Amino acid sequence: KIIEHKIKEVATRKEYLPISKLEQRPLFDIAPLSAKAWVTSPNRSGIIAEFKRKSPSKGLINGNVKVSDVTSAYVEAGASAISVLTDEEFFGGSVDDLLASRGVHRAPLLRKDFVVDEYQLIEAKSIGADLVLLIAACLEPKKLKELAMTAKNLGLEVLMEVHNEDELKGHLNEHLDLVGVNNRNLKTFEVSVETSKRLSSLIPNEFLKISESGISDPSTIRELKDFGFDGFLIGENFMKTEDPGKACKEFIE
Ligand code: IGP
Repeated sequence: KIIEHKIKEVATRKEYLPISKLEQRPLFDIAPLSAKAWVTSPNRSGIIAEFKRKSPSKGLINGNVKVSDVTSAYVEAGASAISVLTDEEFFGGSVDDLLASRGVHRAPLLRKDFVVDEYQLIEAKSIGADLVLLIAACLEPKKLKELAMTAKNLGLEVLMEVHNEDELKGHLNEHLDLVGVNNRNLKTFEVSVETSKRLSSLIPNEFLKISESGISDPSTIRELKDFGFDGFLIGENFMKTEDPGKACKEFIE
């Protein structure tokens, strides 16, 4: 359902703002930052901190905070990268949110959206994103690989998200940089970090391992590190508080 909506949305965007216009934006040519380097840096936490106003599973999470305040505080707190939802319909985000975030910090920035078309990759580059998410559950292996290749050619890094063994085995390819295990079951919305633990040994060592969703305790991070995880994507645990930046800081300390 999200994908159907996304395909229509992209068609409209393309008409309104053609690729040739995106390529003229000044941010299109800026040198990208490496999330791989930042996630593994001994000076950073490995946490990819997310700005998410609402979600299909939780409804409204936080409608009172400014994206620039929150993401600059995340970076200040020691986050290794920032994730900004750019989907409007289901997550209440926007391309402008990512642009606003890009304006206030210099940490790698993930465009979090449902990528179905290369247009969205060029758009991501044109608004200053450094890496993009490709969701195995939403894309045929061949399509995912093509999109990953296009992203790499644009200078973007690629995070592929999987939920289970089959998605992982079917979609792995040499154009990925990071592989994320989403602990949230897309059908039931249940979260369990056991999913990350189960899949960890199946992710080849050439990719960074990221555990996504449902992380709310620093002790979980320590456990996941023992399973070989390098990065940890955290949204709601920070966003549900009045001051997400402060929550991130206290989590890291
Ligand atoms: C963050 P959480 O449980 O900490 O808020 O999860 C992130 O993993 C989650 O927002 C997410 C997501 C996605 C959102 C993971 N994959 C794909 C939208 C699309």
